[in-house]
Amino acid sequence: MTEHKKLKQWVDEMAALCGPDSVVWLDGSEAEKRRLEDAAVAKGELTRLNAEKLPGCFYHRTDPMDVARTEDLTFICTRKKADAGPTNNWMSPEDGYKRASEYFRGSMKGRTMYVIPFSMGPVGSPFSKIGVQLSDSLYVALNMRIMTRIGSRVLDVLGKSGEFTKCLHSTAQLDPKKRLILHFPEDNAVWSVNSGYGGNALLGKKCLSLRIASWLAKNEGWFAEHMLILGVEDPKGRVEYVTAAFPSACGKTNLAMLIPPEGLKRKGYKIWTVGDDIAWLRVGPDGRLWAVNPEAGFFGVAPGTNSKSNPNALATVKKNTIFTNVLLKDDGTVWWEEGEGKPPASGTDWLGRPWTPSLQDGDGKFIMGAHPNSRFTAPAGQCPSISPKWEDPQGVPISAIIFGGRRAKLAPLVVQSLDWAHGVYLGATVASERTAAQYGKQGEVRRDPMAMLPFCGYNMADYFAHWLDMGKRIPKPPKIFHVNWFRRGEDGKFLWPGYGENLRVLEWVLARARGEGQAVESPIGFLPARGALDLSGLELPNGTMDQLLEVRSADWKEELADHRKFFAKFGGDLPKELGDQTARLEARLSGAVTSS
Ligand code: OXD
Ligand code: MN
Repeated sequence: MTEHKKLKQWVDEMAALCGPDSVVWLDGSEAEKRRLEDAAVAKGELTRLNAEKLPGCFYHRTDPMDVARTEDLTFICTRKKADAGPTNNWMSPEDGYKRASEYFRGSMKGRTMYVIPFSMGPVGSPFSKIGVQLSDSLYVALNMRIMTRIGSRVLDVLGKSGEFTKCLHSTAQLDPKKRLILHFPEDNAVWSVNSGYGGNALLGKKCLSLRIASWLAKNEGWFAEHMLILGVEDPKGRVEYVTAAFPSACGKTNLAMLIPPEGLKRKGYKIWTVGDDIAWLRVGPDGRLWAVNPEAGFFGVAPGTNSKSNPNALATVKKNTIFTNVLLKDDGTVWWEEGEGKPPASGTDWLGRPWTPSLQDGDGKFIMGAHPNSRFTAPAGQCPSISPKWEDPQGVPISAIIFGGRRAKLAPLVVQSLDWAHGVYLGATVASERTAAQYGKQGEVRRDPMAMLPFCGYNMADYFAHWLDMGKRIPKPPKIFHVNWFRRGEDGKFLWPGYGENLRVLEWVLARARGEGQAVESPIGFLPARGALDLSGLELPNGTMDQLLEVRSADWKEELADHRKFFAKFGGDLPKELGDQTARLEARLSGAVTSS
């Protein structure tokens, strides 16, 4: 087990609170994995899938009221309310511990408490962070085994007195009214109760690697970001890396696993996936920014994943994968909407009901077999495009940081910031439209700075200040860009084909980062000059590029007003530089100056 007194004491205290029948420390071995799987199957938590077609794969259904992250029940519990800032829910640590203790008390009666030591980042790397999650869920234990590195080797690194994040989790009664996802950054602790859903329950992911880590990063001088990491290898074998932050459901996993389109194949590019969701970035000894993916797996959205959108993801989930809330086919395989092949003639839907493709609800709408937020949990090492450097403790050097959102109008296909501070402004004003399927009112714009709105563990005004400050601390900073794959024409159709074709944009981004590539200056930043994007083999109707890159001053003035409205939330805490950026953009839009 462990010689770590504080860890043992904490486990004892939490066991006394939750009252499990037994406490089992996970060692991370293969034999243990099989035992946990057998136990989960026996309890009905997992169903074994077709061993020939999907070897080592399992199926899980969540409670119907527990299918997504619950931002309204997610709190930052700091002593001072101001430290959580205006964009987070806040609770005092006293209230948090008191309220959650009531829900945890006796919640594991009749159950086993699993002690899951885990490392975010390669085990033993000086940049990794260790957590220990206590959980009464076999599903969580098996998912943690894929998404992080778990077991005795982590305890070995922790030694007798190492620092760890205390992560307490119980599914309790899965009661949505008693659900709480609490973060105590000052205590390096996370408490999550009454949910078994990934983002709420796999505490290494959003809770530790983003909310707690962003707090640590601010204090320790690095970044914990909601970003994919990918490498682009050119025919000469040079590999350059970018990170990209897009709000949830904007295609990070697809971009991270991109396959070069036919038209660009002749150039011999290859894409290497380093991570699809989270990046930890530090200044390296060479003065560049280096990125590590702290995770060990992908927790991807299934619907929409197909051989056009993401063939590499499909190949990744062929074995050793846990599928959650997808459609279960009669042959023990799985399917989801906008997936591969035709819908099966019959199956069992995510709610466990018999399903056929023609099934409709009372309003005549087709009933989905898979939940829109159904997921796959798969080991990153199985991805055909996984980078040979994905577990390198130093990470990979970053040439460009890309922000983006889903905007039907306004934002051009790609724009480069004028400098670092302007890049921070591009990140701070990221917004995305809610899509009908996912969020409710279609077209409504939600500001999601750096795609971190739900994940920043402290006051976002201080987070912006940290970004601005880091610019001064990185001797050779990456260049910053903003992309929008989702601009639509007058007819409402997407103007840009997306998917693999996005490599054409990455090519320009990397050229610019190198100081090459042609650009023209606009009020909102540098746009690709005519002909600077390689469009060969892509048959875009005449005028499409002009529409994709159009910057309409009147629209941008409206947008600017919205930036200011959003920034006003932060009152006097907003760094002055961001206010100055709005003034400079206004001046540039009015033609008073061309740039700063
Ligand atoms: C995720 C998310 O699950 O961002 O990665 O919601
Ligand atoms: Mn995410």
